[in-house]
Amino acid sequence: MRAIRRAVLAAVLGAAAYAAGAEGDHTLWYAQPASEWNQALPLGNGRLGAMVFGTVGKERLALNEESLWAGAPLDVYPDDFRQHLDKVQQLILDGQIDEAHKYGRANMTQQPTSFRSYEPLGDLWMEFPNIGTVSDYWRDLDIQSGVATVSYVQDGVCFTREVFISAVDDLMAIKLSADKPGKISAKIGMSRPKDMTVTVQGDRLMMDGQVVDVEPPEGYDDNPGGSGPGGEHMKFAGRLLARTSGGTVSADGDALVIADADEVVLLFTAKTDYNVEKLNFDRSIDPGAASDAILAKVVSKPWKTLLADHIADHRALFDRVSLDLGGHDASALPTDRRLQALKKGGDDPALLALYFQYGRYLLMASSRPTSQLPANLQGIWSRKMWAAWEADFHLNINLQMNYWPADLCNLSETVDPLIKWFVPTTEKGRVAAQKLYGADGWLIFLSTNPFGRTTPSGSTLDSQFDNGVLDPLCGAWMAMTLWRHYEFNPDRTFLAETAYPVLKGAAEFLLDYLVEDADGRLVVVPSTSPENSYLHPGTGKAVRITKGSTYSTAIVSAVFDAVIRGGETLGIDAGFRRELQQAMTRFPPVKIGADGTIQEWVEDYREAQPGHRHISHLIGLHPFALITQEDKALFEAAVKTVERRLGSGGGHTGWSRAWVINFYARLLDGDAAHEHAVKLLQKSTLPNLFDNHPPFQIDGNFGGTAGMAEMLLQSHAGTVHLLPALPEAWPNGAVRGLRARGGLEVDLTWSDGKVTAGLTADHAGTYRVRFRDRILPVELKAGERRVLAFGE
Ligand code: FUC
Repeated sequence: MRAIRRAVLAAVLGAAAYAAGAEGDHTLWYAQPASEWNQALPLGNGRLGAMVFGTVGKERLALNEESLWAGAPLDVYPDDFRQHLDKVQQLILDGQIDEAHKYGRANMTQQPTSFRSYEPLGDLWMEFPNIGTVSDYWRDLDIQSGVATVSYVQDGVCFTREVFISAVDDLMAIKLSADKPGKISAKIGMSRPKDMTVTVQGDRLMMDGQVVDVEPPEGYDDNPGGSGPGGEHMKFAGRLLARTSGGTVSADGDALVIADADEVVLLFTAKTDYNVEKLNFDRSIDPGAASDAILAKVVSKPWKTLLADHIADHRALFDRVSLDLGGHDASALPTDRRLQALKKGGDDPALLALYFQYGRYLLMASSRPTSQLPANLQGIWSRKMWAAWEADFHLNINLQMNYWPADLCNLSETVDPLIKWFVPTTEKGRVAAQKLYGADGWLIFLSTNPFGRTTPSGSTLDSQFDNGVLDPLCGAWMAMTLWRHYEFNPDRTFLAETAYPVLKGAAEFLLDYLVEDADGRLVVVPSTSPENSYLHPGTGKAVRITKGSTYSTAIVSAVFDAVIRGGETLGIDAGFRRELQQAMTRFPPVKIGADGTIQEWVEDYREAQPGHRHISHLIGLHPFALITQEDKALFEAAVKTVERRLGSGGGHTGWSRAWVINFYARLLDGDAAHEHAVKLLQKSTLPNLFDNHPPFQIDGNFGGTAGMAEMLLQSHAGTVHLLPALPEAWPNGAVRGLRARGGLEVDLTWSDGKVTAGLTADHAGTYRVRFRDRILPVELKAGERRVLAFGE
């Protein structure tokens, strides 16, 4: 079957294109249709998404559009927040923790606590006359070309469906074909549980809708979304055009009926009236007219050209990186069975390499320069009318993790939509900083959305306080993604116009928010360590509220350091830099507790949950670079910290396990990093290789990809460190196209302790290249490629 599949793929994609890309195992494939959403295969162009089920009789494509959200812009500003904050700060500094929590919870929260959810666009259905037995079934997703294919033989006819979502033409394209003429008959319809009408106009299906509000799920405190302007929410529309060769097209109610065609091409696109520049709907956008305009450009564009343009565009990004981890070729086995074999303890390094590339694929498919919004908790793929955690932008690990692989794995342009949304959101965050804290700069709390919510939120008043009010530093952490983007792509204009102003605003708020404690240290009060509690030594009760958590001090340190370095590079703000430098000398140092681990809190408290999924006291190790091997004591303590979390049941959610891979990579322990990469697939991966929080949450995919890259290349500690955490399980291998800070592209081939490195610099400069304990200064001209060999 594998051979047939390859032959058909070669025919579909063009033999040359397919053969040229034979570098590695790039296909997820299955011998049966998806029986549920977590088995379906994702396609996307950053904006439009589809999950392909591959069902024989009734195909379902579950559709998404990245901006289709219920709700409207809505922020809450509890009265006299600043005065209440003063009181809470004083109570905490006086050690009255219980009182501080009670007082803050009572006075610093306000309904509506939360906001509405990301919603699916709907389903596209294709019903086929299901006559006769089916044989030779397969379906697959070639992540190198971004094409999903379904094929089977029924009643002596071989049917093939190909689907892709093009970023070039901004649409989904489907081809239905058969190896005999006149065999394609299908009824094509669209459905959505609410708020949509479908009509037929000639050879087109038109979906039109406007989101009508719904009640929040059980357990939510209130009815939070409120209504949008005029009581109306997002408008949306979708347009499907059917092009047939032979046969007939007619209408049957709200469906299109195609009979006896030789071949059918369906082109679909959709739009909403969301405008990221306004962080709101924009009633000057007509989603139906916008969709029509997209289709008008391709009415007579041949399938072959649509496909060729899509593949060229897709591969221009995808092919920048290749990874070969050796091992036997298990690709003849369907992907779900490969995963099962791995779960039973089998060895399949190529499946890890496929998982790595799949993370890059998913990032390209959910975050492209043509998108308006960053990848949310589910990328862009969501099936529920009210998604888990609203499929929002979560800023205490999740959205950060989504972008860990972006620069490192040579997909820097995937950061563009994050910037498009984040910068205007920080502008709204200035209002929140002023109104709530009377502070300069900007802030964003934990949960936010396309409407740029910057005030505290949560599904209940309790979580609005504990996860929201206690942590106004989440946005500042997120801003460090812009700094890292600059470090990998040192572009002065981007620094001066985008990254630096955003980071400076974060630093201004943090400077205002710091408080002097009785020992003269500058601490964040109140602060917390996301979402863990400690056992209060006096009362024995589990509490979250404190001063100067290790996490909060790490964020302030990293942001101040970035602003100081950015300001130095730009030669501006010397006075402000001095202020930041002086403040930094008064931060509490990272401490090691009695059990040898990094203290999570400023005092050596015991954690209420020692195996908590968040490991926020190690953000100095990863993603920041505040703890490196240069400081042996902290490095050792960091090892013990991860061990303690894991020994107490940590790493149990997908993203938490993915973070552990990154920690071990930074701790230069390749075998442990590898063990947890395997565990990520064994314990937290669904049949379609989506990360399973549970439920599906995409951060684990992205964190897993970044972790594997960090095992092969690191550049956070002043060197370009080659193979810093290579496990014994990968004795031979090759990676091409990873990126290092400073604008360097790195290719590595290793075998039996030797490594050959190809380095290409974007900019002239001296790079300190490290392999094991050897550090070599390498001077490169802009565009120059140098090949170096290390090892005995
Ligand atoms: C944080 C995490 C949860 C989940 C949610 C989206 O609250 O603690 O595990 O990832 O975000």
